Amino acid sequence: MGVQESEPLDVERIREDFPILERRVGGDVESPGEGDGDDTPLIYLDNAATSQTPDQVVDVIADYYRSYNSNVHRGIHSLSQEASVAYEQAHDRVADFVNADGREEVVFTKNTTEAENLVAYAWGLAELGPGDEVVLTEMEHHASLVTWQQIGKRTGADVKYVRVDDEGRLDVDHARELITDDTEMVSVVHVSNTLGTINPVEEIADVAHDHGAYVFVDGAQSVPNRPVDVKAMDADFLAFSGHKMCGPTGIGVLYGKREILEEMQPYLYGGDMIRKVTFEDATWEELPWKFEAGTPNIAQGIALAAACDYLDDLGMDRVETHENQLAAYAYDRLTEHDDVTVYGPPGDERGGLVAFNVDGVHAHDLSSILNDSGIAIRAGDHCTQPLHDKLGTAASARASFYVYNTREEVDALVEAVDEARQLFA
Ligand code: C6P
Repeated sequence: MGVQESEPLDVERIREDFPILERRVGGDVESPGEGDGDDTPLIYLDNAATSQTPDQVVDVIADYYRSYNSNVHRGIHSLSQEASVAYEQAHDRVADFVNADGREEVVFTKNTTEAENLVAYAWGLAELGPGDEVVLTEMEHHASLVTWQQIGKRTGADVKYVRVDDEGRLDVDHARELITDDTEMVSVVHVSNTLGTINPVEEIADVAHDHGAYVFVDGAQSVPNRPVDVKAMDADFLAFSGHKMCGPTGIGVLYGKREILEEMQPYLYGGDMIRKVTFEDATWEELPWKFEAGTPNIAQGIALAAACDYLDDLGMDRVETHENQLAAYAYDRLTEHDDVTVYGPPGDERGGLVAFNVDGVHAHDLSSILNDSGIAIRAGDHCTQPLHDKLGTAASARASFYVYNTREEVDALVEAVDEARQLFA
């Protein structure tokens, strides 16, 4: 199944795996999927919010419900055994995708947000107190920023923010100043969902470890889009979401180094995570099940493994190159006009997304006009309100790219932005 890493992605072929891309949009929103004749072809550029799901992954979900739908770890009947094996093996597959040391290091959660909360509650509440510090960056997503902020309030730990410079890069010298022996946790977004900045997480991990702190890497916008290796970056924790990487919604991942997860207490209590319960006390299942209380998202977990297969078959190096090229092209085309502000570093230094504003056109109006041309982008604060405050704007428009997007779609985006500009002139 191997691919030549130097070969570009065969986008036309890939698009055949995603029938949704043949849709027309703009019809009656009460009847999703049914055009009303007055609609336009879809150009989907909202992949950083949620990517589309290929047939190969949809088929795995359908097969689960058609053939072996059953609860895991609870029955000795055949269906339950089949579901349990597939669900457990899915952890191995995901571990392999990010080069973790096996299923013990891979906890399935609902999404990145839940993975952040798991560590904040299970580790943060137990370990942090007055005098301790948590270091974040100014470009954190609310999933990490709000979570650690609240844990700081509850424990008395201080939360500090590494500066983002005027070009949208992380000020690594400032990180070196902020991270001290009082720092217990450094939580850093790998690729910013607003600036597209790719942060030097390996370097930040080195600094944190020199001071005895843990590093939590928010991989929501990196694991779907580039090769990510937990060992190479020496992350103590890594979080990501299935729905941004060709997988279904409702499934996310917390990677944690085994020795740290062993030490942590559970986050949720209940069935499936215990070993022995008496009226007085309980003991916990082995990893990762200790952190997966209750009936999990079984089909979604199994389908996430299929998404990993799909992406690995494409080749993550090629996925990264394709997205970077589209983002650089979009950056160049959008900045041809002086009235466009693109946030973040230059085109060749960013992940596969471009957030921008056009003078005199509110991002929401822009998004709505683009929607009339069938173009789906995101407008708003992208769950980075403090960063938007710093950028001096309440909202931005954002186009984000994935394996099935083309340069022609970027051209269509730029043309539609031109039309919006003329409407508001
Ligand atoms: N960003 C967007 O940018 P969830 O919703 O839990 O699957 O992912 C949260 C999350 C955490 N970190 C980063 C860097 C993210 O980009 C996201 C999700 C989406 O459109 C929704 S705000």
